[in-house]
Amino acid sequence: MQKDGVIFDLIGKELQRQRNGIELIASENFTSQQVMEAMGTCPTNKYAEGYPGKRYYGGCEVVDEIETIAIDRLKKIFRAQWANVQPHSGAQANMAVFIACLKPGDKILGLDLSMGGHLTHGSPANFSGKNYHALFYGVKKETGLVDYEQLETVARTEKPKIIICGASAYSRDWDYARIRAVADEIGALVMADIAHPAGLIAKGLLNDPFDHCHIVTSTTHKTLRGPRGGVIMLRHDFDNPWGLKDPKGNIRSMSALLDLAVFPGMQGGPLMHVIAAKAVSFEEILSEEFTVYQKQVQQNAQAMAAEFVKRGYNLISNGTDNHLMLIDLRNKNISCKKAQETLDKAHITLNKNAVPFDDKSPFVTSGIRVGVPAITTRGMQTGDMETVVGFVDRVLSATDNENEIAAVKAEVGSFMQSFPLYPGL
Ligand code: DSN
Repeated sequence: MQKDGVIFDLIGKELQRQRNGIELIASENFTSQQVMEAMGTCPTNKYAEGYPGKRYYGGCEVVDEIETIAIDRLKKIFRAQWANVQPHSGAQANMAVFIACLKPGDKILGLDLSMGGHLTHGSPANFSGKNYHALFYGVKKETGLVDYEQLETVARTEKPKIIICGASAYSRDWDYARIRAVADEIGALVMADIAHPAGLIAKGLLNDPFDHCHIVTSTTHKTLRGPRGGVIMLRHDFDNPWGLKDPKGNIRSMSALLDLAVFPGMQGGPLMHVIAAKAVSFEEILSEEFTVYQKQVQQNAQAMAAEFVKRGYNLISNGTDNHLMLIDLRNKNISCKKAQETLDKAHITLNKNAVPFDDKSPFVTSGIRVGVPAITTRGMQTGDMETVVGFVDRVLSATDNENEIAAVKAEVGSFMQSFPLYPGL
């Protein structure tokens, strides 16, 4: 078969785009080369419905070993008693939790998408809002911090079956103990979706959700720097609280219900090449090098936030505890859609993002979300944050000045030469 020149040329162009630009999308990162190599391997050919030792097809003895190693490594990272590494994404992980714990129409309580939450936490546009009765809490207008009083009031009044904590655009740590306390009052489960800050949590740099949340889900590709995918974990397995039954009518433990929800409840064959890559990334996460990386992520985020504040930018909650920040651009009088598009022209990538109490549509928005996991993987240190913010500021101060945008693009290109990406490719 002839090599597909069209697609491989485009893959080459994408590599150049990634190499030349400053990547500030908070949910993106650069995997190691061995993680990418594992993804492009022959387990992609294998069907393996089921779980290690209990598959529906023959020939699974090798992929059984791969999946078992992935599970064991993930459990070690988070001191978890049980883990499922098969969800194709974070959305699938969350869907599996709802399938395991809820009936259609049951109430769920999550952070409103417009306040930094995630689509799968009850948005009306998503399965979570269509199949379940979604209720929301927000953040406080004055502080930008989660409004725990509102969460508690809604929880006590509405008695949701699950309270979800976690966000896509929230820069502060969570009070998991407080959420668990109200959940215990009303007999709800707490699910933490740690897709964004998982790497920082893995290294003890943020509060530990496992101490208080019954179920924890995550993606593997954000701060965890693995392949794209999802996982579900339990620090302690437990008897399901509502006598939920498996399809055969047996009452099962939560781990058994979650396994059944992933397969056959929601997915068919697992992506064994991705599970192999997850296993490789989990071993990397266990290393001391990854601890150093996560500490640098947190320090870079704080240095970047301080630099934005110094230049007159309004940060929601005035700063960050984790890897990202949300910036309200209304005082800069710039359309955020235009901000994103103009920064793109200068090879600086980030996303426009709604800010709490936004008066603009989600297609325009009043804010931008900025994250440092990817540039930290490139090797940037706190001293580099001034340079990066300087580039962003120059573009945002001259969105109609093509000469200035071209000048920044050239400077970004030469700056990024100091931070090689995949030199072996
Ligand atoms: N798309 C992810 C993010 O950017 O946060 C969430 O799914």
